Amino acid sequence: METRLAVCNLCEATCGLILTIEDGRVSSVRGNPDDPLSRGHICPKGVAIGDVHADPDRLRRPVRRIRATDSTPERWEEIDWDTALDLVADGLAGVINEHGDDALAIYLGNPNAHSLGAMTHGVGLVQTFRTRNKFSATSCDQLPHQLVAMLLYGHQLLLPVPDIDRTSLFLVFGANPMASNGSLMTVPDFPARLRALQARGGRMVVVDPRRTETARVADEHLFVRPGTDAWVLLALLHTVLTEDLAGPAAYVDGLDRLVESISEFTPEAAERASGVPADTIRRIAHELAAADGAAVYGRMGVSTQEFGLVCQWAVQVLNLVTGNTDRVGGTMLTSPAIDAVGRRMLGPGHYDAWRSRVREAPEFGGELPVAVLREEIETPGSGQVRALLTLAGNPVLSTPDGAALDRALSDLDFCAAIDIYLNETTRHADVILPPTSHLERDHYDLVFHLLAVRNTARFAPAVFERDKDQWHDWEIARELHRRVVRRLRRKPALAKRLVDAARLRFSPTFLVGMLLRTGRSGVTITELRRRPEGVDLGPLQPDQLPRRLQTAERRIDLLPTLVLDDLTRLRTQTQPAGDELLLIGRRHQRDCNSWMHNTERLTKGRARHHLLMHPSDLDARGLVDGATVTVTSRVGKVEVEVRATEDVMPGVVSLPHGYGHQRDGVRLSVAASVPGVSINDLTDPDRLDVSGNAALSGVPVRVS
Ligand SMILES: Nc1nc2c(c(=O)[nH]1)N[C@H]1C(S)=C(S)[C@@H](COP(=O)(O)OP(=O)(O)OC[C@H]3O[C@@H](n4cnc5c(=O)[nH]c(N)nc54)[C@H](O)[C@@H]3O)O[C@H]1N2
Ligand SMILES: Nc1nc2c(c(=O)[nH]1)N[C@H]1C(S)=C(S)[C@@H](COP(=O)(O)OP(=O)(O)OC[C@H]3O[C@@H](n4cnc5c(=O)[nH]c(N)nc54)[C@H](O)[C@@H]3O)O[C@H]1N2
Ligand code: SF4
Ligand SMILES: [Mo]
Repeated sequence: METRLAVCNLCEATCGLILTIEDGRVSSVRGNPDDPLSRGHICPKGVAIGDVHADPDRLRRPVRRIRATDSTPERWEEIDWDTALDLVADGLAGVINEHGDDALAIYLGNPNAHSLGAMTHGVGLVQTFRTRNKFSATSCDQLPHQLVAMLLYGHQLLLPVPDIDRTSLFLVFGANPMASNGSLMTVPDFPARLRALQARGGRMVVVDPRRTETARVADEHLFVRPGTDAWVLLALLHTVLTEDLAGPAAYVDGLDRLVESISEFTPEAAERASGVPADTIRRIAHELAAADGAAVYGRMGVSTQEFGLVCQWAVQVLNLVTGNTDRVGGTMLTSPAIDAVGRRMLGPGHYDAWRSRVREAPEFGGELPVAVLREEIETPGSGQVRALLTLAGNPVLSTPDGAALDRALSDLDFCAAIDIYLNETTRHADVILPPTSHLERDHYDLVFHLLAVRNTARFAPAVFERDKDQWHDWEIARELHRRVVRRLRRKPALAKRLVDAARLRFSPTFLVGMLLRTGRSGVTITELRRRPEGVDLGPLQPDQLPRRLQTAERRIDLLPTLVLDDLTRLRTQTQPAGDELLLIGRRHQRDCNSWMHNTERLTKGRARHHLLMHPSDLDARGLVDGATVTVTSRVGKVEVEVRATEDVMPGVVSLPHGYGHQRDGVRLSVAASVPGVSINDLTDPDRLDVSGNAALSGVPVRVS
């Protein structure tokens, strides 16, 4: 028996773990109390991290799909790495050579952000391809945040983080950190931090169409009609600006234009649109301006909706004009030991540099909205997508109208995946290349230290030796790069090839050491190896602006044209018609997007896939609790059991995402026995925010 430290990579909280290892298996998992950020926190998913490693369904060798014939069904066959990598390189380069760069589409899923090797090498591989058809989970998630950060602060990831440990008013729109453990706010141990906030006399106010786990522990919860938060946020801003409560910093421009532009967005107008009482909005505006440090925070619920950009912009502007940005107890920039943003290892972002071929949707940061992927596969013509490479993603379950994407994927000439499971998407692959599991590789978090509520640094060496004949994700990316480039008829320019090869040459761990050494924190990899629980670099620091702005002349323009134009669209927003209900999503503490349904530890107990519906809406349709109902949207239809609850507001229904593992009766893994349907068989790829983000929330549906 031995004890090893690890880091959980299953959500953004990045908890430090203590693993007990017996006979080469994880026999127990605890939170590490010595971790300066997570301080012993752990959730049920963290406890299940060993299950993923031990799961017999997890792929450990490359597999090839043998297509069905008249006499034999489709099957999968293990193949060796050399053959597998050649097949993938042949497939990808073949399509590019024959049909051009854009014929290859690439999709990057969420776990890439949680893997060091994917960040250092996977991204490099993707950049090798000149296709315009690059996609990721970003456009089903935080794209409005990134666009707003670029417009206001000059870099897509220059995002101030709520100073939850010192704030006295935490105003939350569309986030459920009690279940999600925080997002774009790395906040392990949210429950204890909230208790501390309340114990020092602070308050949390939650605005959400559902009385969530977070709303239940809030000091105040306000129901809001889905998709109408922009009205509430603008009315807060309206009150602050017209009642002389504003106190923005000297580096902020455009306050007068802002006042003019939002004159119609009064608290009364907001009440009509959203259902949130006007006097409540006024009161909260006063509280925000008066608080000794207040932080407005908006996440998925106000990002994945039709006015995601306006909402995320208004969240930032509220913090700015009330003087809460860059202040203790407000929102502040982190000071990570490896500052990928300050050092421009990640580009600042660009918007609408080109558009998608069919719908002419704008790119952001080199990616198109994933909502257009299906039409790019199905619409003939020059530039049509004929091959797909997915890296750690499952767009069939995670992107709008997944059922239609599912059908489109079977028409591709070639498909490959880098993934550890056969899932609803990777089952379309000709070859799947599975990297080592998280516990078999070194980890330093390049992403989530950038977004954490406290500055820390931590390096976690691999817990297990990998099996012989297993490859790390970064080795797969490096070798695939080499083999594809060799086969391309039109090769990248020599200079680019040399830069790419140099960048892919070193191991991620070597790169981390180098980045630490050349950074300003004074932390070295040697020190991190000596202190595997992590090093505390202290609380977030105020007074970093305007120095760290990356805008021209280090000033903030409060009213970017893109936002101003979208206010016009907001003014024409309509209410749902007749018997329509608005569908929203939900996350459960024991779910992890579309995967981890293989571990019984997380799926046992009461089923949680139901459609939640208000009793008055059930009554109005003559339906009863527990019945199987049909939910219909513009694009699709599902049948699912309904559960009556007053936790959703009347007119709203809720389904979790990441369910619906039974496809055409194909058994992919144990997860197929988990009941439930995919909410994304109902979400509509035509509903987009201006940023290009999918409006997964507030989808009009009928229930019968
Ligand atoms: N309706 C609706 N849709 C949503 C959401 C919602 O709230 N509502 N949420 C959206 C959000 S926020 C996100 S982030 C997306 C997620 O969307 P995706 O990223 O497309 O889906 P995931 O379910 O995260 O799938 C991750 C895949 O990565 C694989 N994987 C896990 N670990 C590794 C690894 O270390 N390496 C590799 N190569 N593969 C690995 C898993 O097997 C799984 O197949 O879904 C979005 N879709
Ligand atoms: N347990 C668990 N944790 C996770 C994940 C997981 O799948 N499971 N996924 C991880 C990922 S990839 C992400 S991005 C984060 C997301 O982290 P969060 O954003 O905190 O999580 P969600 O549960 O999606 O919260 C969205 C909230 O918005 C509400 N909402 C929906 N529509 C509206 C609306 O129109 N207005 C308002 N105001 N609210 C609305 C929903 O009811 C919900 O409570 O969670 C991460 N953590
Ligand atoms: S909160 Fe997130 S990081 Fe922490 S143990 Fe749970 S899944 Fe892992
Ligand atoms: Mo996400």
